[in-house]
Amino acid sequence: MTQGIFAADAVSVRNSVPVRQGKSMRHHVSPDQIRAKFSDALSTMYKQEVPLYADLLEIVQDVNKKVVARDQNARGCVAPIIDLDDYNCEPHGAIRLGTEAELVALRRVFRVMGMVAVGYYDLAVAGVPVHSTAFRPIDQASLDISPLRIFTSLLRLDLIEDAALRNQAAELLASRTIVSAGAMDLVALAETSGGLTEAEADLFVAQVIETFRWHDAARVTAETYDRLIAAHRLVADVVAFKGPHINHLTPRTLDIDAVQAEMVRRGIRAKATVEGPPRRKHAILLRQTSFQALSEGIRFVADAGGEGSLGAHTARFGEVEQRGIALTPKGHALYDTLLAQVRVSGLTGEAYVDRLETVFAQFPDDLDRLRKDGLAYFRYELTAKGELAVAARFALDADLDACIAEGLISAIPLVYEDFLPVSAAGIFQSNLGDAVRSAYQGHASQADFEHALGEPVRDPFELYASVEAASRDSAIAELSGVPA
Ligand code: OOG
Ligand code: NI
Repeated sequence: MTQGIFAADAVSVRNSVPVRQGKSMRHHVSPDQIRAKFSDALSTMYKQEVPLYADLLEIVQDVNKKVVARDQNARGCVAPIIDLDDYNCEPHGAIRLGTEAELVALRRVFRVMGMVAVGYYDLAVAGVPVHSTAFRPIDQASLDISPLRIFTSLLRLDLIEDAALRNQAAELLASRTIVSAGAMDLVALAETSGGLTEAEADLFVAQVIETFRWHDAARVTAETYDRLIAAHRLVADVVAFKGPHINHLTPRTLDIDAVQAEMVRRGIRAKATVEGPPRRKHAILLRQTSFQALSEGIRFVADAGGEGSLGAHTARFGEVEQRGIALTPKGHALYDTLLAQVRVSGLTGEAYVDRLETVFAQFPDDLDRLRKDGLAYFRYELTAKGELAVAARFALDADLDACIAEGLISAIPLVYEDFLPVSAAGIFQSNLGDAVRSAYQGHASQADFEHALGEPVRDPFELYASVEAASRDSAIAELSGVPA
């Protein structure tokens, strides 16, 4: 795996970093700062492009304010809220790419912003012809500065049955360039010199934002567009346009049910149900809802001799998320089993929510149980009592559970920072305005995706497990007076 100097986890200096190059001195801004700038620019652009999204943001911020005013240790809020303005920034968005070359270009672009591919999601099993990853910062300090992550899907052209259409789609994709030459020059500069200066970073953000912009001029005729739509709406969304327009942005909320209710109250066409686990005392994983994609006017390329006609395209929406505790593989397996039991019922609406709550009663909703049963990840810290014990040089038992029971170490749940394939499929489907489709048969794998990406994706479980292990080792070492 190629690990540039600015691999997200390799950068510990967060501000300007002077680097000597030849005779001149370059002052690099950190990848985290570049990502924060980019996140702001993306949000500003999306609010202009999709005004309903600005309304959603207002609803979310209002709900968050109320929850915090009511309860500082807000329900479903895993980590304490230190600064509501910081909390209110948008943590994720999504794009859909057409080719390996596009995926590689974006991988390099994201790396400049301290984002690496984490996780593999196969959506073909849910009838969506893509497989995906999420580009995101991986260490906590970086997530705290700017949590932006981009769920990035790669179209699987091999799943288009009509060979002529498949070839035409491949040609269309091969003939577009989604990242400007200027942006790629800056990527190359960052790769060779180890980062970007402030002025270069501003230029980089301005160039890269163009890749995410909406273009209402399609690259195809109305007739080709209709054929692409018939293959799958997502195929048209990727192939018919100049670039991979950002298709949604997602602020985080402390009470997703309140946001959903407010959307309905305001007459916003919200998704029928919230995806993910039910509402609980201790939120787990990720709950998501969205407003349905808007119909936006587009212009087609003229048919031979004819006029370019007008049409409408449905792809872009607004989403909300509420994040809970990260689960171990064992916890995930239990989540998957229970969710499958609910979904097989085919219920919808309130009946679905009732059933979800009933079935998930089997999932422990007690932090101690979640930890002792190995269902969730935690971070360990010395308590004030633990610090005192260290200062007094007590000889201590190094057993973690004993230390927790004695109030020397506290176990703090880790927030889930990734995505859920079943939820993602539900979000895709409700926004593509498509009937639920059955699974594609065509085989794809993480290995194929990684081949296209040009490097392996990080395993999310390993990331959480290593945070947990490191914090446990250092807490125990501190208490027992042995350096970790
Ligand atoms: C991505 C849908 C998945 C999520 O939050 O699960 C997603 C897309 O529609 O391109 O963003
Ligand atoms: Ni999303």
